[in-house]
Amino acid sequence: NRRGPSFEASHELATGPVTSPPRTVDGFVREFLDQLNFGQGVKLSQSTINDQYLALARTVRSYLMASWLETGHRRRKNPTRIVGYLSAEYLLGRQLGNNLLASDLQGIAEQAMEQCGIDMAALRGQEVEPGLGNGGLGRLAACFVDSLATMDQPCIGYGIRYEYGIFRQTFVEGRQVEEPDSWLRLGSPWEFPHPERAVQVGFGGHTETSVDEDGTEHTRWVPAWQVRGVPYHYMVPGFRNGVVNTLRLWSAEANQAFDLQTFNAGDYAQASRAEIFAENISKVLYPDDSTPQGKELRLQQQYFFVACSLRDFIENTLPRDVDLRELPQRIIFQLNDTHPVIAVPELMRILVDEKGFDWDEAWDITQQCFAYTCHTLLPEALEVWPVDLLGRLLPRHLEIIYRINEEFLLEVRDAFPGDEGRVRRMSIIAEQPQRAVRMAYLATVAGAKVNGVAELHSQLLRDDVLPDFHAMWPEKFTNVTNGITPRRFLYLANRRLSDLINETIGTGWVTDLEQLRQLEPYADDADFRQRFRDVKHANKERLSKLLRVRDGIELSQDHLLDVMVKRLHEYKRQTLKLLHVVSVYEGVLSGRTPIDQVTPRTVLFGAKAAPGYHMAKEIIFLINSVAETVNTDPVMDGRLQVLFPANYNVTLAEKVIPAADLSEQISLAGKEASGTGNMKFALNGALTIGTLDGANVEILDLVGEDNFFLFGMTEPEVEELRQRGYVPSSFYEADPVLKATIDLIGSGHFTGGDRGAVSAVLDNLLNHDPFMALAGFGSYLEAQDRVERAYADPEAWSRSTILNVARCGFFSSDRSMRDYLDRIWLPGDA
Ligand code: B1H
Repeated sequence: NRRGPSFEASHELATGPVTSPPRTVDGFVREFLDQLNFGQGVKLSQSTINDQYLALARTVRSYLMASWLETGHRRRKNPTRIVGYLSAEYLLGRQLGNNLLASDLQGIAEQAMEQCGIDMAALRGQEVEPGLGNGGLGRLAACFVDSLATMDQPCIGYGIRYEYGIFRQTFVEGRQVEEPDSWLRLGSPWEFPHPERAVQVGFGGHTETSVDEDGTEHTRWVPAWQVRGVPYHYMVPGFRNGVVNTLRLWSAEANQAFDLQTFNAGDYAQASRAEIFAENISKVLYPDDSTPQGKELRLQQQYFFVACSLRDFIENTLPRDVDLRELPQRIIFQLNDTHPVIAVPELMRILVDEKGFDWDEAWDITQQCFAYTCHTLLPEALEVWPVDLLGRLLPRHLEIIYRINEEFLLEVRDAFPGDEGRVRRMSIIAEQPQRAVRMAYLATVAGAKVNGVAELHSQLLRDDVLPDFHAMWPEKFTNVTNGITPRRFLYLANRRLSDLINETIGTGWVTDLEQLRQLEPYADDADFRQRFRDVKHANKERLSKLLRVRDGIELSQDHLLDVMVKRLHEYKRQTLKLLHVVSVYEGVLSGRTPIDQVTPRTVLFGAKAAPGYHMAKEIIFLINSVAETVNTDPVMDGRLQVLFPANYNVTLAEKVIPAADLSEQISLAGKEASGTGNMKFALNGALTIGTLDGANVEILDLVGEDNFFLFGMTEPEVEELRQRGYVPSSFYEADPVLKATIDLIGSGHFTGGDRGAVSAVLDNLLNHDPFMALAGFGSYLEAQDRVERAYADPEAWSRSTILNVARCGFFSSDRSMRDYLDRIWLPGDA
């Protein structure tokens, strides 16, 4: 039953366009008070800040509603190929500010709140961001759906409505402690639950095969248990274009909340078992960045949301009369990394088992309906699922994967006769160390296209990770360099800078970021440079106020603000940044550096560590230990401050990035697939100190060597050093500054004399150093010297920062979406 009865009565009210409240201050106030009175059930005089926030959110929502309904209507009338973005993560950030900006209601809303005697800033502060992602990958998905709406491209974002998002980080005695992120606790005004559109998802059980009259085999999956997937819809408004797309996130529920007999017999825990079991599926986001844990629940999550999404699209979104052979003309499912790749056998199962297609035809359709984006190069991050687990949870899918593999390997043998080594290398099923499905291979075989997320990354993907696949299908491989939405990360986060830009070149840049090029000549305008510096200064002041309240931290206004914010990972090399900090301190302590030669600098870290990532947590402890010592040692005269506000998230990023002077992008070359923070900083007028890694390469290319502090080995140099045999301790022995720096840490100076407290990090550095921090130390310090010399000349520095802003228009996620459309989603459609 795909459709309910038509509710659309013939009269005007039911069929005419939905009208928005009047776009006036009075109209806004009226709608707001209605929401407060009739939605929240309180009077203004009795309302709490949370009541007011919820009413304000619902008011903004009601202004967007007409556009949402109209967009849906338009899309149904004019069917084209739509993008089904399949992502296990969406790191959305706060919605209120974004939706006010998109609907152009900020001014009206502010006046309306003032009329009601309400402090709008307090309401903004009330919103808990939906942290439904870990880091760059989830934030990228959020930027992409924003861009598609702004470009009026049909897209449904599919994902999981985790009840708990990424954990809230606190520090207890310098160590990370994780707390659950109960983002739904105070109500969630941006979501629309649709229980009536729930779908069933099966798990476990067995398969049955029967043979019909003409001898064809039919296989049917008989699952052992089922859960219900309930969709929650979120508005994705385009920037002031009347378009609102949909994000559809699935929540798992039990079909039967509890067993009434058992409940009545008094065994409450047992009675609710099924409910708990089902709800666990969408309970919590896995807090792993880059290193997936082979957890059964994680596979359940992955299958759950793609099964819901495919079912939803095929049965509820696609018009009934569309022949499924036309599916590729109606949808392209973009696989955001391997997390949704189980969608491939799921579509095959639907087509073959449920819709009666023969295998070859189903495979032909499937191969046109998927494309795969890879986001990593780290071998440990390439997902594999042991076949015994997969076979237990999804027996039919495992059969289908085996068949896909069989036919694929025939193709390999055809293309490369006699090359059994190649066949073994390319098999979707790994035999060692245990039989397991290589999800990246499955995605590559099934996908019409495979892309990396920056030029260097795509090249390494072709040459190092999937070379055999590239040899077989060179035309499958492409690159789309990541991007960021200029709405959230420039307009919203940096109002002062956007005002200055608007005044100078107009507002076209908001949806056409290359227009920032027009700022280039202003780099030579002393007055403009001064205003640019004033903006930066005001942003630092704003950050300083926030950190005082949020963390009780003092930020010095006149310091160079040196920022490293990203997930904590060894390959990103927070330890290298820390070694630099300690070397500056050690220089003063030992008398090598006169204190008045130290550039006043604040180093700000923000980073969460995966809870199970021991080394990352030790590094957090070390950063906090160094901060405590350095910040309070009078010998530094306050010239070096290390700040580490806990719980870095999108909300904090929006305040930190616009205030930064220096952007730390110092991963070992060949490890960071792209990075997107690097783009956000450059676009907000920070200069980058960075390696030739990920999208840094392209930033450097665009802004020019004079406006970027480049250091370190290239990726081939890294490989060469590894081939030669990398011995970290030899760098320690050879560089007296490095030696003194490490020895100071090793002496227990930062840990109250406790040498053991830092030994895990130091032993690892000296004896393994898998990401070559010690090898990078010398050139990094040399680059930091260049930074300080450049910073000493404010005019030249400002000139560089302006050129960074002017030349980074390429990194708009609008451009990324254009590239996906041209290269992957609608090629030949120009
Ligand atoms: C990126 C991940 C990731 N790459 C597994 N891979 C995860 C892998 O929970 N998991 O299992 C979670 C995340 N995330 C990042 O993607 C890259 O490291 C960045 O360099 C890149 O900019 C970003 C977006 O492409």
